[in-house]
Amino acid sequence: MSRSLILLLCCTAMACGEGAPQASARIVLDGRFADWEPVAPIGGDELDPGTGAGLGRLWVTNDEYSLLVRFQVMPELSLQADNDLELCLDSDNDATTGRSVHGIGAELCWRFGDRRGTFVSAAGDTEVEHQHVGLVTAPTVTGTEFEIGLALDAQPAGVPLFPGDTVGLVLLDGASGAVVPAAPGGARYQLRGDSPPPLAPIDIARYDASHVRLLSYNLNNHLTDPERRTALARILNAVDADVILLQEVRDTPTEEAVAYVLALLDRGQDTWYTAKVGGENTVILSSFPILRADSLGDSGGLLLRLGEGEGSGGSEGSEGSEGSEGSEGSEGSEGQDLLLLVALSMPCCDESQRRAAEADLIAGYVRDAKSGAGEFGVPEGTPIVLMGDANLVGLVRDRRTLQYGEIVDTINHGPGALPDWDDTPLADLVPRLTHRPQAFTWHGEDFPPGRLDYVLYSDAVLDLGNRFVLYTPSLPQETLEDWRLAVEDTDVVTDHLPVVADLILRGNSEQ
Ligand SMILES: [Ca+2]
Ligand SMILES: [Ca+2]
Repeated sequence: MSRSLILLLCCTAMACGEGAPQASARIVLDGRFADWEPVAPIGGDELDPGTGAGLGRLWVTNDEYSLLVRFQVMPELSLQADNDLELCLDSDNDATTGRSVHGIGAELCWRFGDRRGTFVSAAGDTEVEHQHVGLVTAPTVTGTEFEIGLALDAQPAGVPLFPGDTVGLVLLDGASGAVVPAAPGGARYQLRGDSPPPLAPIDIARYDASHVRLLSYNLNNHLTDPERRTALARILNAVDADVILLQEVRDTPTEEAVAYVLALLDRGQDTWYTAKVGGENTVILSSFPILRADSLGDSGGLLLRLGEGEGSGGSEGSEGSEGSEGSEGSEGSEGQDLLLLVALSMPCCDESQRRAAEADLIAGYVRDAKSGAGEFGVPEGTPIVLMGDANLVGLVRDRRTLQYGEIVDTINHGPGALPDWDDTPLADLVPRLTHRPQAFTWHGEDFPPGRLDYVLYSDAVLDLGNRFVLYTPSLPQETLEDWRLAVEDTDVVTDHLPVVADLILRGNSEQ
């Protein structure tokens, strides 16, 4: 039976929009929306670009974890700050209980711009934060479309957020005065008891032993905290990366940081090449020689020799201070033997000007490395990866600068240039959690969990194998045991999560 026929039957039997079951869809909270295609909007109309402000369509569905909501808004805004968007849920489907809003009785009204909500129960009003309602949002950058999840098992103020099987919803935009749905009474959504198609868990192992594994992990200056040591060791050894980027190792001298990590690694006795780059002190441990290590503001640029491995010019255990080995990058090797790796650790939070300038600097570095116009050049076809904590919490423009090479300050950083070798943008990998339909890489206080850590890569010349974000509380016990992890490990180490991407070198796989 076709999906449209099922929808038609549902609509006939139950009056469409009045609790009609939605088509089944597996939504990943990752800031991308193609996965919503099977879900019909529950309210609102297509955004009219001519009006410039307002709300568009509203979609609602659920999986086994969350009530999932997608909506459109104009103009472009950040969901995390400086907006007047409010989502109100009549979670007991009773207009006589909760706060009276546009014809519903709302148990929860979440004010996105405040990053706070009000939960109304028999005990009165309670101010709640994101963790009380299990809120996850995407994207963290500005946009005109967002997807969010609210945990089905949330118990704000000790009371279930979703006591029944039907929820009423109203989305309001204080800036434009728009309300969806426009007619009072809200949209009704009936929670599905059945799950969408099963989420295939992501195995931690490489697909193939020849793949080169990169790990990015922002340690938030906690590298040598003794209380985190065991958990960090378990994570590093389960991931077993070939190139490890550890951001924010501020207070530990490089040699000490390297020795500390090597003592944790099962492979610590192997040959490792090391460097420290950038104002945010990213420490790099690499199984491959580091031919260059350049600071790029808070981030850094690295040139690795992936071919041949040992004996090709790197100095074992070297400090790899900035540019110290810059003369070794042009020895006529094939492009696929090298990796141009930008270790992202970009300025955070309100530092939007510094972040934009650093994105420009990085885009210019990649452009010049490709053309040879700067201090060094790489052979055509050299794989390019930008990986790390991009802290993209402001304008989506910052992401476009990194991904599309769209330099904003061309006076200081030169002309923009598409960064991939076929004059296309870099691909955005968007790894997700191994066992959850979510793609956040950071979770902590004050802001909902979000995707701050990125992997952008030159897909014209590089294929990726396995990729994932490791969040140990989501792993089944059997998987934890298989990989000698403990359920609390990622929570113990820091608020960022380990991000993993495996490179498939074409020289290894397609010859
Ligand atoms: Ca999505
Ligand atoms: Ca109510």
